[in-house]
Amino acid sequence: MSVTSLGLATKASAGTIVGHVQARSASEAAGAGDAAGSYGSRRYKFLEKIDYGALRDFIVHIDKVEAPLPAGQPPPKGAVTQRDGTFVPHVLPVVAGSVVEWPNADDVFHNVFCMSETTPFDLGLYKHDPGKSVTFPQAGRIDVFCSIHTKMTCIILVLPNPWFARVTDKNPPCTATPKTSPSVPTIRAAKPSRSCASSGA
Ligand SMILES: [Cu+2]
Repeated sequence: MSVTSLGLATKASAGTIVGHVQARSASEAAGAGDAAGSYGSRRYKFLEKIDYGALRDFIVHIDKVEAPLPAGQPPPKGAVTQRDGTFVPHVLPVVAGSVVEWPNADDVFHNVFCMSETTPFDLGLYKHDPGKSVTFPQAGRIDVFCSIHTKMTCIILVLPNPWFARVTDKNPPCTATPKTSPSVPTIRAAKPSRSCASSGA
């Protein structure tokens, strides 16, 4: 997926942002319509065509606003579990400076590695190990893989501030509450065709 749009209704001085999440292809976002290409050709019959309207599980966040973690406090922690040959969750949003743990709940070996410029790491092969962890000091997208199972991938979305929320079918948009303080905005998001009542921060 190349484009996720967030239609916002907000006031400059308000502490609440209300929006709708809609996924679109790059061609649609560029105003070229649904020019997805020659998927009808036999040449591409085994190639997956993305149904953007069926996409779920979005992360909503505020970009380009830095809010460093307060000094002297332990960093926030997150976790991605290796279970049934997949990374769970597939996308984990964390604020820069967070520590992510990588427990392996499977009875087979996995390997967790990343070749990003900001935070390269390789945890090696292990199973039934709850203790591996990585700190992510810089904002950016981190693509993570298993060296054994090529379909095992996940993304650590390292964000510059803690104002983000996950929007999923299991977590209805109206209750997707980001981390907030009285002085920062609240983010609320919804998929198209769903209504969402809003409230102040
Ligand atoms: Cu694996």
